[in-house]
This record gives sequence, structure tokens and C-alpha cells, in this order.
Amino acid sequence: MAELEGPEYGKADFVLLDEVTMEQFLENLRLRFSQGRIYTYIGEVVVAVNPYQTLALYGPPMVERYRGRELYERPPHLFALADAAYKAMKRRAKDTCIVISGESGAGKTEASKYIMQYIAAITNPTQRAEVERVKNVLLKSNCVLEAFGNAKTNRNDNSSRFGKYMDINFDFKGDPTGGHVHNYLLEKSRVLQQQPGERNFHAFYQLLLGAPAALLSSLHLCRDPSTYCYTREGAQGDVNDASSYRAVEEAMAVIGFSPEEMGSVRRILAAILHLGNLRFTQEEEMTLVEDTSGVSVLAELTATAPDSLRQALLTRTVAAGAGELIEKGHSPKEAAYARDACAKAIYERLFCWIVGRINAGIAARGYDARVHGKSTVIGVLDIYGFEIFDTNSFEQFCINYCNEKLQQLFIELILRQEQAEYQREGITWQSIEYFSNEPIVELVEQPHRGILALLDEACLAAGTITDSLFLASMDTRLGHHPHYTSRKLCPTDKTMEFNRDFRIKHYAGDVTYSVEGFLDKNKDTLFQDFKRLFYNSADPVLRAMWPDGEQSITEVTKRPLTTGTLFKNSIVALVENLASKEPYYVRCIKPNDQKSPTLFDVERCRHQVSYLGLLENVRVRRAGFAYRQPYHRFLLRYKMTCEYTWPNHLMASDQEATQALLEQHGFQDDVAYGHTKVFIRTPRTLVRLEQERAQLIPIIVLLLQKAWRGAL
Ligand code: AOV
Ligand code: MG
Repeated sequence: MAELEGPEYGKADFVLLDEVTMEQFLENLRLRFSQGRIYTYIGEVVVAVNPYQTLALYGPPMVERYRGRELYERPPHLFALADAAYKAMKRRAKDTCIVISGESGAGKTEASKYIMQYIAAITNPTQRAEVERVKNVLLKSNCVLEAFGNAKTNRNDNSSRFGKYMDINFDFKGDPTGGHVHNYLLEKSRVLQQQPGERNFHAFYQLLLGAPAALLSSLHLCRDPSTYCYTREGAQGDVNDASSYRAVEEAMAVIGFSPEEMGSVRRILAAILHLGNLRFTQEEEMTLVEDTSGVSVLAELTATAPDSLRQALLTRTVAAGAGELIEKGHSPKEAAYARDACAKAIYERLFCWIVGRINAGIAARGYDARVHGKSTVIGVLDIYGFEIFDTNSFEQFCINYCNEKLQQLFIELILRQEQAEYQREGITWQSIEYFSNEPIVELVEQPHRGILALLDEACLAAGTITDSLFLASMDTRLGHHPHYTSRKLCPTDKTMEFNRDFRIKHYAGDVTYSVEGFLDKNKDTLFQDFKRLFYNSADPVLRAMWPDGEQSITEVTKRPLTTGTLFKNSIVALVENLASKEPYYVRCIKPNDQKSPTLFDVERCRHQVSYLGLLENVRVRRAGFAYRQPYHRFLLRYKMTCEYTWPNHLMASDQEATQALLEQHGFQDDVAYGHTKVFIRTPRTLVRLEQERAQLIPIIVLLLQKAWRGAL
């Protein structure tokens, strides 16, 4: 179909498969992957296979090939999709969004960067300085967000540990005027602990391995990550850490972080590493910090008073009724818990502060809708993919729930869009059966009855409730649910532990979660003492991160929303936002678990094609009409195949001309005529038109050459 793609490259669109079977789908995917053709369409959806190698697909010549072209004029590519979204935004003033999904390591983040790179490349032809600045900040923001929000996991060396939705605003000329990043739940528990073989966030290793020696010593750090409890697991570092450090510093400067702010960020990172090394002991009734020099280093780095710091580490203030406050000493265990909670909180707030700072850098400046016209938006969603580890905890639960929501949206939009289009064009159609993941979404989020509600209930219950009691309450209340099970409900299943594990049948596979830590992570308590301490820091960045530190303990009576509920609310809002825009989809597939550029693991791919609902997607596309084109576009491409339309038709409308063309070919039974578009049911019809066209082109070229020579 598409330019330069012969049959040896397989089908550029799965809609063109002879039969829609899993085998044919996989064979086509494999064939194309083996030739470096990693993109294939299902109508307007791009299916992308991670090539695990650098392909020459993204340079300036490629941008030129796709700029302003229609989807089918060129081989399938992310650039074509980005261009389609851009055109919809520019020509029809539509807000659009590009939703990139797929499991961990499938290539979502890379795809999102190529899409942004393309949009940056095709905009601002007149080189307006402010637009150039905005584009630069948008592009550089990825580097900084990845340093602080990505980490090596056992699924992906550069795994996103937060969700990212980036809006890019455009003026009436179609040039970017600004943008905004929304971030979703950072996996902050990673600051404390990583599974074997994994690492903490890149930023820590980058600082340790990339910072100049003098800077490190001013932060009281040494190069070796194994010195620090929090970075011990991934201590070998990565070859790129040092060079990434410089790239991140440069990117931060471009975004507009001041040298002072960057200094604060480095000190905060260092403080977290030092904090992790603090140990507590008990002498008589008192808890003490083992190594007191640690406290003075921390006080220096956080610009706080050493005594206040020590006090926040070893005690907490509690309200004793009647507005009275008393100080309660920690046991060493409590102090260690508070230390870890503090480290997580600092990192999370640092990350949010960085996102806020990036947003300040890309906020649309001086944009006035009355003068410049309505601003339109392209949103790009790149979120953590579905994941299964050896041990899955609250974080995986949230991440996988989020992926369920996105899958649900995909199902709704793909159906809705098809139906809406047929309706708009006055065409009747027959709907296709889908696997609906609605029950799984409900299992998690239903008010009063879902897992998140039961978790909140357990968190609200007084003192004695434990993770395993929470599990027991799920077993009682959700035991009947077809997508929920646990060892108690299924005693013979030895892959689960009694009183610890439960399992959800997700759309993308079964995941066993360990309930350990669920209550704690959901409550996410941080003692007010720390907040107040940092609020009083002399470091303006650290101080700005704790606006809630001003409250006194007696004011902090209202229970804050739990992590699970906050996350659910943010994802529900995200899905609503996406649904309000014209969506474009990239469905990423991970070809193997070895990161090999040559291995196409058929079973792994089969599983992904199946749960992503790609076959159903093809069927829906084909059940109705495989192809649709506005009449004038259709004629532009095929008018040469009919004497009534070549070189130009004389009929009353493009629709009549299209009708004449198709009837001359005998295709009248395979088409329907909508108000503005022609709909073709079977791909074969289009293939035959294409063949005819391909045969005619050399003749026409010859004729034109003759005519040209004659004219000379
Ligand atoms: P993800 O975003 O989908 O996983 P990434 O986009 O980080 O996955 O891709 C993982 C790795 O695959 C990258 O670091 C690259 O090495 C390689 N890769 C992906 N796409 C391409 C491409 N188009 N060309 C070359 N290499 C590629 V996660 O964030 O873990 O859900 O949570
Ligand atoms: Mg990612």
C-alpha cells in the first residue's frame, strides 16, 4: 500500500491481511521486525515493535518525508501519526492526544521522544526566538525528568517510575507556545530499596559518578555508590552515568534552573544518601544517632539547625489534648522508620518541585487568546507500562491499575470513534465483540467495595489492623470476584503464600501481589516534625518544597487523602481529559525479554497482541469498512485509473466522480458513499486499485516525458 513497500515487506496495515488470525498477524509482525520495519498500522493506530537497536529512521531526511503527508502516503511511522495529530490540531483546531501504551520496556518513552522531536522539527519555520526557546525546553525536559524519574529495573534499564502526560500548546500558526507536564505517582519506595539487580533513580549514580571531585567532597560524598545504603544494590553503576550527569546539568541550565537551584538539588540528593546511612542505637532509655558526624553533615546540606534536626530524627511531637503538645521519643526502630519516610518524602517533593520548575520554564508566556486566537493542544501520554516482578507490591498494583484504565479507554474510544464516524457519514454497521476489562477496573476502584476502598477502610481503622487483616477482609468481601483470588481461597496453589499474597487476573496477565506494606504505603505518614524542620531550612529550594510545614501539630487533624485514593483520582481525571480529545494511539510491543535486536519471541508477542486487543482492533476496522477517504483525496490518488476522471472529471461532485470510477471497475457492491467520504469494505478492492495505479504510473511518466520532449 504505502510508498516503497512491496509484498516482501509484509503488509503495512494489518487490515490488509488475507485472514485476521493470530498466526497471520504474528507472521506479518515478525517479517517486518526482521527487516527493521518496526511500525505497522491498524487503520490509524501505529503498532510499534521495540527494535532494540539504533535504526536510521528518525533523522532530518525522514522528517522531510513525512512532513504534511497523509498517513498512507509513506511507510508506517510514528512521524506519520504525529503529523496526523498535528494536522488535526492545526487544520481543524482540534485538541488531540497521543496515547502510547504497552508493557514495561516496550518502547513507550522512546516513542514519546521521537514524537516530540518530530513536532519540534516541523514547527516554527520562521524561527521565532520565543518559540525556539519553548521547543528547546520541551525537548530538554525529558532528559531531566528521566534522570530523576527513571531507573533500571529487571524489565527495562531505563524504566519510567512515574507517569507523564505532557501538553504542548500551539498558537493559531501551529507553533508551540508552551506546555505543561503532569506527573503521576512516583515510585518513591525505590529511594530506600530495590529488588536484586535493580537500581535507585539514575540521579543518584549520576551525581556520584559524574560530579567533579571538588564538588563531591563539598557534599561529603565519595564516588563509590556501595558506600550508601540506598544505592548499594545497583552499585556497579552504568557506563553512561558520568556523561549523563553533564547532559542533565546542561539541560537544567537550558530549562532555566539557576546555578543556586542546581546547587540545592545536588545538596538534597546528597542529603538523602547521608540520611540513609544514619543508624540508631539505644542507651538506657534514650535513642541515639550512632555516628553524630552524620547529623552535622545533614544539617549542613539541608541548611537546618543540628539540634532541631536531631530532635526531628529522634522524637515526634504529639497533641496531648487541650492544645497541649508533648514530645515522644522514638525507639531505634521507629527512628529508622521515620528516617526512611523522610528520605522518600524529600525525594518525592524534590521530583515534584523539578516538574514545577520545568512547567515554569515552558509555561506559555505572553500568550493572550484574544490577540493570538484560541490555543490548541497536543497531549502526549507516556506512563509506566504494565509490569510483573518476582515480588509485586503496592506500586505495581497502582501501575497495573493505571494500565487497566488506559486499556479500557482504548476499547471505548476505538469503538466509539468507529461508530461515531459511521453515524456522521450516514452508514450502517455491525459491531464486534470485545473482551471488556470493566470488571477488573471495578474490582480495584469501585466505591465502598473495591480494593482501594477496602484499603482505605483498613487504614482508617484504629491501630491494630495489619496488612494480613486487610488481606482477610479482601478475601471475605471479594472472594466471589472472578478476577480475584488468594491462597486462602485457593489453598492448593503453592505459588501464593498464606496471609501474604493475593492475585488479580489483569487484562495483561495474572499478577500476584504481596500485601506487605500496603497499609503503610497507602497511609504514607510523615511526621509533622520533619515538615516543620525543612520549612525552616535556610535553603530556599528545600523550604519551598514544604509549604505544609508551617502548620502546627494541633492544626494537622484532618486526615489527608490516602496515596491510593489520590492516585485513583488523578488517573480518573487523566482518562477524562484524554477522552475529551481526539486520540491517536501507539501500541508498543516488546519482542523479547533479552533486549535482543534479532529475537522475535513468538509466544511473548502472541500474548501482547492478544491482551492489547489488536486482533479485535483489526476486525473492527474490517467489519465496517477497512478504508475511508474524503472524495477529493480518493480521486487525487486513483483518478488515473478511469477515463471519466482522468485528468479531471466533469461531473457535478467528487462523489459522483468517485461513484463513476468505482462502478467502471465493478466495485460498486464493496463500497458505501458517506456524506464526505467513500468507504471501502474489503482491502482487496483497494489493493486492486493500487495495482492498477502502479501499472499506469510508468506509462503516464513515459507519456509526460514524451510530451515534455515534444515541447522542447
Ligand atoms: P518503556 O517506556 O515502554 O518501558 P523504553 O521506551 O524505555 O520502554 O524502551 C526501552 C529500551 O528499548 C530503550 O532504552 C531502548 O534501548 C530500546 N528502544 C525502545 N524503542 C526504541 C527505538 N525506537 N529505537 C531504538 N531503541 C529503542 V517502562 O517506562 O519500563 O513501561 O515503565
Ligand atoms: Mg518508559
